[in-house]
Amino acid sequence: MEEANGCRVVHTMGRNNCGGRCIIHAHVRDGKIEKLTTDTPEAAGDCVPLTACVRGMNYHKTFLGEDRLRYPMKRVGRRGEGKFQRITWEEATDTIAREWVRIRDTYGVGSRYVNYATGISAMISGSSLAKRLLKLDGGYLDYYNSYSTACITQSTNLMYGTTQTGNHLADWLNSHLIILWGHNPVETKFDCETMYYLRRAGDKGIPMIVVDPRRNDTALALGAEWVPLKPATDAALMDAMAYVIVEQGLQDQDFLDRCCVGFDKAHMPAGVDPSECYLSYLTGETDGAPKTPEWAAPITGVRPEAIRSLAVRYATARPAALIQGFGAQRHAYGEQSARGGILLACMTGNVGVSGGWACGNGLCTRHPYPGLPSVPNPYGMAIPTYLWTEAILRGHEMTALDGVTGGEQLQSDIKMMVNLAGNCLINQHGDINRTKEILSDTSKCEFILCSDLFMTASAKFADILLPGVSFLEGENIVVPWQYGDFLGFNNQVIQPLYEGRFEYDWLSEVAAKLGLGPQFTEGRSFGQWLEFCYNDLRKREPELPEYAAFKEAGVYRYQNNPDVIAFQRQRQDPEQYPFPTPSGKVEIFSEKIYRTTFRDFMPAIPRYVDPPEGPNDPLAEKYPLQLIGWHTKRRCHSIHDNNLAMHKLDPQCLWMHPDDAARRSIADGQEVLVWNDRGRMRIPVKLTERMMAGVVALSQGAWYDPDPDGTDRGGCINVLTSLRPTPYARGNGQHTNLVEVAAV
Ligand SMILES: Nc1nc2c(c(=O)[nH]1)N[C@H]1C(S)=C(S)[C@@H](COP(=O)(O)OP(=O)(O)OC[C@H]3O[C@@H](n4cnc5c(=O)[nH]c(N)nc54)[C@H](O)[C@@H]3O)O[C@H]1N2
Ligand SMILES: Nc1nc2c(c(=O)[nH]1)N[C@H]1C(S)=C(S)[C@@H](COP(=O)(O)OP(=O)(O)OC[C@H]3O[C@@H](n4cnc5c(=O)[nH]c(N)nc54)[C@H](O)[C@@H]3O)O[C@H]1N2
Ligand SMILES: [Mo]
Repeated sequence: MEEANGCRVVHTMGRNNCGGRCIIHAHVRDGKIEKLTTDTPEAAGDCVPLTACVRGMNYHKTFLGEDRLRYPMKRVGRRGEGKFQRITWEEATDTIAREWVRIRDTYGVGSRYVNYATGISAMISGSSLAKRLLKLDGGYLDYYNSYSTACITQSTNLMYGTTQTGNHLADWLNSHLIILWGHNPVETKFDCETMYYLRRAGDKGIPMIVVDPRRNDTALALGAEWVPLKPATDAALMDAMAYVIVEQGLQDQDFLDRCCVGFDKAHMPAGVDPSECYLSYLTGETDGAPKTPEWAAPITGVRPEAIRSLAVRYATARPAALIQGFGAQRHAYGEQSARGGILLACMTGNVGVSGGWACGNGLCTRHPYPGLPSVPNPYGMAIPTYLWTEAILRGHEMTALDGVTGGEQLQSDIKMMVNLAGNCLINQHGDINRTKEILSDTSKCEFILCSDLFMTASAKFADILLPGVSFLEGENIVVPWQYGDFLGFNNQVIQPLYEGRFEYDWLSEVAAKLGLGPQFTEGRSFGQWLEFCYNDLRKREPELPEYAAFKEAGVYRYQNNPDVIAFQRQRQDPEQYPFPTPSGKVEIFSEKIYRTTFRDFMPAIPRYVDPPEGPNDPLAEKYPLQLIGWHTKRRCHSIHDNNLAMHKLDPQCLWMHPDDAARRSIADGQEVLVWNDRGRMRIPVKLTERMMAGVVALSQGAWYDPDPDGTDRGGCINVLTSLRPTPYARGNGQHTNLVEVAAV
């Protein structure tokens, strides 16, 4: 904190799940924020500047508006109707403690669930605290996966045994070609490092290609070549690239032989029919269809010559970095595009080398993160995040076939939902109309507890709704979103608005009412917990400064950052340094998948599968347009949608190719109806050749705003998305949807 001209400058850092973390200098006079400023290249010196984008510079306007939730409230109307009555904090914590115990004693600890929620993506969130208290109280039903990376994380773990598959990002400057696959970091950031190094790579003249059904902002910003493809067909394009690589003998056979299982017959696990290998599929030996560019062209919409050229360039650039975003994996068979990228990296000799990139998650975590000491969950069972609605309906029937882990079968349906700083009850979950129906039935999920800053679509479904505080009104420790070698401090800038409280404060009161006060708090205030966790990390990271100095500065950037090249040792000596997989090799063929039963078809190798609601689904006759979502620069998920100034930046509208519009007599800017069997919305259309024909796109995160007949007017894509889980990860295929569009 500094003082100048009667103005205090507080150094702080945001904590939403916005894809970035940025330094915010809040200029405060008389308890009010005058303005926000941010990091500059000069101030950052030799480090990557942690500069806020337009969202960061708008935090105070978004978070401190008149529309804030002010008091604790209880539901008085039907659930979901949005009718509430003000209550005291005392009554709120009494009710929570009472329901907590009643539901535990009636249905068992496994009937209690804490929903995925990322509004507080700092070291200690309300959700992590609620989980701590539930664990101390006998346990709860946990989840695994995220809405972000369900498919890519599970696929990367499957093939490499780890998600730490990234080289340190400065190494991109050693690449001869960079392919951004379903990746749009100009908007999604992936921390400040990503665009910082991509721009430098561009300045160096490294050619760049973007594979995306949309010519996204990153393709424009980097002047990259655009390869459009039909959504959810990435794995077919990858198959055909693999075919060309083999046809022309460009594969790194040595790496495939030494370090991988399942590429060809000679490298298959014992006891498995060798013709289950990838090469037999590729050549058509098993199904009579060689996966040529001509085979892939009608599936993907990419011309055979373009496929050949992409394959040859990637295989011969050596080294080259094919970098996957998460857009191609948030799909019905999202596992397969994620696995296909890894396969191509292995085939082209780009694993374990400088300038290459192993694909998959691409994490490169060079410093451990601080966190609360872990407490075991006595219940021990977990479901995939995306299946919580399913677990409300028929939890007691769910087994390993539904992805249940930690036990044979769930002991109960979900009867209590805790949703703190999240909008995944409605806005961010799939199939809103179906989800609303499930949540409206108070005999199913009996108690819903929410905290938020605003009356969001999810907040409306609360039984008890509590006002939180934004990062400007509280403190926390902030870790990087994905890349970045720093630790941030979220310093408190102003006093909490109205009766808003940080989740720790009221959860401590609930804990006391449950007789678990001392166990929950261990006698620490929230600030003391932050210091405790920091000092614990400092034992492992001795270069960290004293807590007070760190807090004052608002950020610490690590000085000792090793040059990591993922899998370098494995590549050089796989016998001595095996990959952390069951076979010790990269698992192109997965014996685990081969020997497991799934509800849906799940191949043991990376390969294209026609997805439900893909372009070849018979449903396409009724709903001929593929609809995808994306993460827009103007919001962090649903955050900032209530900030009208942000609308101008990227007005909510449906992107459509002019040919598709002409066929439907739709003019640019006109309002259209978009619908499928799950829901409908009215929204203006934007005609643009940046959209592939046959595909429409709508940015995710707009606030759901139904008119009386249920037609959404807010542009929330989840009225059109489905709850169908992906076959292996049971992830959210929210980008795979078929719709029709008409002028209104
Ligand atoms: N501005 C902003 N940034 C964010 C977020 C935000 O809400 N707003 N959220 C953050 C979070 S939590 C996450 S998980 C990440 C999400 O990061 P991503 O999942 O990578 O982001 P998306 O925009 O969904 O997808 C990236 C690109 O993939 C494209 N795409 C969609 N379908 C396909 C397909 O079938 N094939 C191919 N090749 N491309 C496809 C989209 O058009 C988009 O340009 O972003 C983070 N960054
Ligand atoms: N169709 C479709 N759906 C998607 C996606 C997609 O690509 N397509 N993306 C998915 C992804 S990747 C993710 S990560 C999820 C994100 O899903 P969510 O985590 O639900 O995302 P947000 O909309 O950011 O919700 C955060 C909520 O926290 C509140 N909040 C913000 N700060 C605070 C605070 O300090 N305290 C409290 N108490 N509340 C606060 C905000 O007002 C907001 O309501 O969405 C998923 N949903
Ligand atoms: Mo995410």
